[in-house]
This record gives sequence, C-alpha cells and structure tokens, in this order.
Amino acid sequence: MTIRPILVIPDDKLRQETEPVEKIDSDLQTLIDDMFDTMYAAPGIGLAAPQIGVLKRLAVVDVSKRDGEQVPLALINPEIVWSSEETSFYEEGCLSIPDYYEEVERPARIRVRFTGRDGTEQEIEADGVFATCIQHELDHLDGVLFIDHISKLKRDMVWKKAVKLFKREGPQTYTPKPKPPRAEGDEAEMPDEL
Ligand code: GNR
Ligand code: NI
Repeated sequence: MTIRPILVIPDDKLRQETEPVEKIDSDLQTLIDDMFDTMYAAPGIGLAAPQIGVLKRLAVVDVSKRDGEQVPLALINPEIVWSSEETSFYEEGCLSIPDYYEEVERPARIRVRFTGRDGTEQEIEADGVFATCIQHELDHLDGVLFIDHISKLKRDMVWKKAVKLFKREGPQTYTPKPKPPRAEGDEAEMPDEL
C-alpha cells in the first residue's frame, strides 16, 4: 500500500510526452498497484503515470459506482483504435487541477487497445463516463489536460491562477490520505461525485 504524491499544474511533467512501457515485470506491477492505491485514496476514477511524475504510457481507471464492486483496469501502452462521430459532454475534473470542473466535449464511444497488468493484449469498447475517463487519461500520456479542450479564456484563467500559486508557494504536490475499504454501511460516507 503506497500512496504517491500527485503533481499539480503548472508542473512541467504534466506537459511532457511519455515513453512506451517496454516490459511488464514486478517493478511495473508495483508501480501499477501504487497508482491504484493513489487513485482510490484521492479519490479519483482514473490516474495517469505522469500525474505521479512517471513519464510512461500507463494509466489506471475504475469508474465503478461507490456502492458496487471495484473494477480496476490498468492500461499499458493504450491506443484508441476507433472513436464515434457522435460526441457527448461530460463535466470533467482532474486531480492535477484541484477544484476546477468544466464541461468537455469528446467522442461518445471509443475502442481502445492496450496491454493489461497481466501482460495480455486486450481491446474494449467504452461509452459514457468510462469513455470520457479513458480519453482523459490517454490525453495525460501526451501532456494534454482537459483544460486544453475548453475555451482559451477559461484555460488561461485556470493556468494563470496556478502559476501565481506556484510562484508564491512552490510546487503544489499533495499526497492523498488512505480511505477505509468499502464495506456494508460505509456508503453514506463516500462522496457522490468524484
Ligand atoms: O477523478 C477524476 N474524475 C474525472 C471526472 C470526469 C472526467 C474525468 C475524470 S478523471 C479524474 C482523475 C484524473 O485526474 N485523472 O487523470
Ligand atoms: Ni486528470
């Protein structure tokens, strides 16, 4: 159980390209497990490796409902192989852009090819919040943030505020605190929105 510090804008690492994962060994699986621990603690529905300062093509996702079973999905070297013409809007947030939420338009459905934590190649189709989340995470692997999909006016406002804070107080990394495991009767303490 290792929760890693999450980087916050304007950290340079959030704007860089990432390197493909070359081999799936126990070090990589430990990294993936740390990413799940960090994501669940935040709490978030996804986390990309650059958000903890690791410039690799790797992300984790879990969009399961708060009172359901966890459905952890590790995406190694993911690629979108198809996306729908149809788009949809979803209000997005990002653990690396604290306290800011905005509607983003993206393809409503996608097909994504990736290697799983066990090393097997997989292809899945996603829609709804699952499709949104995967696209948000894949963007991170190319240094792209959800604010790049909103108006320049709003983006500049968010970015400038973060730069001001950075100049005054330095890098704003934060380490989420562990959350109790989900059990019967815990539901009321979980937030409705992630
Ligand atoms: O926790 C998160 N919630 C979220 C909500 C709407 C669209 C995307 C996301 S991903 C985000 C976690 C995060 O920053 N992943 O990179
Ligand atoms: Ni994000």
